[in-house]
Amino acid sequence: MDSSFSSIVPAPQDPILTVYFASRDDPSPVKLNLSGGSYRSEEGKPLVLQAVRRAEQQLANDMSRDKDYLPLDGLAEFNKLSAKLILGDESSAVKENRVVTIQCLSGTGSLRVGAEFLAKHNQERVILVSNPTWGNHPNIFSLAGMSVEYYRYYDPKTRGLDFKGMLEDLGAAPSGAIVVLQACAHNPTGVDPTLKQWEQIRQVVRSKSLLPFFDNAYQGFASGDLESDAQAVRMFVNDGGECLIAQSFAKNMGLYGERIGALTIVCTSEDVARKVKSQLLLVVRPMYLSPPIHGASIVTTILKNSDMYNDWTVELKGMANRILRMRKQLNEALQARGTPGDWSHIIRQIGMFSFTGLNEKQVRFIAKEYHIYMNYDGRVSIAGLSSKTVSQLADAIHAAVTRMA
Ligand code: KET
Repeated sequence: MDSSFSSIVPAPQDPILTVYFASRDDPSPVKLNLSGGSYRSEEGKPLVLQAVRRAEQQLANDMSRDKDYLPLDGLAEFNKLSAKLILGDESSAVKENRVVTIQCLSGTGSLRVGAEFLAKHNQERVILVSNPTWGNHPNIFSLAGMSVEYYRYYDPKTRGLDFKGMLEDLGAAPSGAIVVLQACAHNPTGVDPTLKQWEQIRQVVRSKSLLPFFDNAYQGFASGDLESDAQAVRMFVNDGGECLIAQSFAKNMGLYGERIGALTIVCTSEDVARKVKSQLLLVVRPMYLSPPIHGASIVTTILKNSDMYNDWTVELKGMANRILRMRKQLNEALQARGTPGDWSHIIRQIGMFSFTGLNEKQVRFIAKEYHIYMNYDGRVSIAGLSSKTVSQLADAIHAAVTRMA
């Protein structure tokens, strides 16, 4: 039978998914997938936080709850508490009612709704992302009809920040352009500006009238502390200017599959905020009508109950600390093997990932010979390692570096 789709060509595969499928199809009992950004326990298993379990039990026992539609902008209490989490208890922007927050489908959905809104309402089409950045950023913004450009960010020589290049590129951007900034724990490089550098970035962004769009997918995962990881964003909000924030609870509450996050737009006045909100609702309705209820209920329960909130912060700190231990152990294991090169970036970099500096040939070698899967750009999820698997990875890196130089 004729197919309406016979002229379709296969789509190029997303690099993260390509690695995922290769790992899935590898029958080896020792295979280890370190490609995706999701946290694993010391036992190598996905982790459901105790605070989440408690919240879910409380919700299940509450017979007054129903499954009716949420409003287009989601659960009102969730929105309020999410904004507070990133902006702080004392945010004057919140007090002045010039902050709009709507519940979205995790970080990706928040970026997507923000992108659609900007494509319709921001005059300048150019949006700048860091080079490199999370692979989905260019797709999200170009699909919305924006023109994606890159600013220098990572310096492969120092395996650190190309700060001068970054400031130059932001300084040369067209006035009114949007600039995507990762709030902390930069993906894929693990390289964050210092607070002093953030202040200089802020000055360039504001003096060039660029509109900052923060991707806040890892609050708490960089330092282990929710407040510290919010500092860069708050610096921009406290100057009274505008910004957008895409927030995710996938990583910091381990709610990956619940698809729960929020888009916040900080405006200059209550009047602007009201108009912005009405336009955001117009973006949401034809896309998915209204967001799902369960994840929002879990987050709200935890954020408003001081006991559960405290449990959560302890567990979050525990996850961040375990990642730091894995970094240290991997660095030590490479030193013990005398692996050629300087591997100190593994402990300098921050967040879930390490940008190892391994090239694609070495990454493919490691997958074939050691059944360890990482991204072709050399990004490895440190959050997926455990004390047991560190030596397996160190052996693999050592072999790749000495034999595939
Ligand atoms: N922003 C960044 C920077 C990011 O790394 C991710 C996910 C997201 C947003 C979206 O997460 P969400 O679950 O929609 O809240 N990154 C991991 C997942 C993936 O790409 O498949 C990753 O880089 O592995």
